[in-house]
Amino acid sequence: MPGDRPTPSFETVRYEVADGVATITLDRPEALNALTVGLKADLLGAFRAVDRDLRVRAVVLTGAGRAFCAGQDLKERLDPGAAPLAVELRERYNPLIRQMRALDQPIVGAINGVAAGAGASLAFACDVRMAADVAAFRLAFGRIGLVPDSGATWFLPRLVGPARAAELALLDEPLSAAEAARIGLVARVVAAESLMAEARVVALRLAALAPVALALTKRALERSWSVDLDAALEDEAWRQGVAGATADHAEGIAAFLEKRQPRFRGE
Ligand code: LHQ
Repeated sequence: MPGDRPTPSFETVRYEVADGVATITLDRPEALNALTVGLKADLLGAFRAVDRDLRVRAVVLTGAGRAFCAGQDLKERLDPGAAPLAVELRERYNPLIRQMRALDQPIVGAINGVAAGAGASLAFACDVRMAADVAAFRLAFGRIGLVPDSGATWFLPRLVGPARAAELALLDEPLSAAEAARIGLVARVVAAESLMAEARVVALRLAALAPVALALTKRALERSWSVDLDAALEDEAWRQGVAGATADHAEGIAAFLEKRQPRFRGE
């Protein structure tokens, strides 16, 4: 198939592609997948690989072992050669969050366990979140005298509203998976043992949809936060013009009329 590339491999991230779905697994379970310089580079590499791989129509992001991600590796911060925090954010975390949000493909966060600090931010940057019943969110920044980062202050008010966002960010109380579902932060809570299967079902559904329309929808939802209704209406009209000109739109109508499943090709 044109666009096929060898599947890349990384030291601290597992990257697997099957049936149009890339599964990216943070793979430092012994440290609850805490983010080292190497893990951040691998994760950025994995998301860049998604960006370049035409086979990939949806992504699942999860963690190996009992945690999703415990945030910045705090032991690494003790190294006298560690970059200053602002530099670490500008050079490593922010590019990662930007790359996640810039992807055309939707990301399903399969939150298998605790998501703390920048690990919670990674979860917030996904398009859809599903959580294992044993998972929990914990901002954790305040407890070590830091400010929520890696997009947490931007995503959280948009995902759960300003009041809950302030409470979570300032009080730093753990949020259970059940409570996260109740306030709309996660779409669904499932038994830990079926999380990956359920996340894969959602990712496969996304992978079967029209890729151009999905990418345009992702951008429209994000843009809506920073524009007024008038601009949003115009933005929708422009995007619909683009989506309406795709072969996939014609295929969608043909499939509807012929009472069959559409075969979208991203064209
Ligand atoms: C860890 C970590 C960890 C290293 C567990 N690092 N080893 C950005 C810019 C630059 C710098 C600063 O930060 C940021 C953004 C951030 O992410 S700030 C927030 C950083 N993260 C945290 O403060 C969370 C720290 N971890 C915890 O609070 C707990 O470990 C949680 C609540 C995540 C889980 O608790 P438990 O289930 O009780 O597990 P545990 O604490 O026993 O951890 C298991 C092991 O994992 C343990 O290692 P050990 O060798 O003792 O068995 C921990 O040391 C290690 N680990 N988090 N972030």
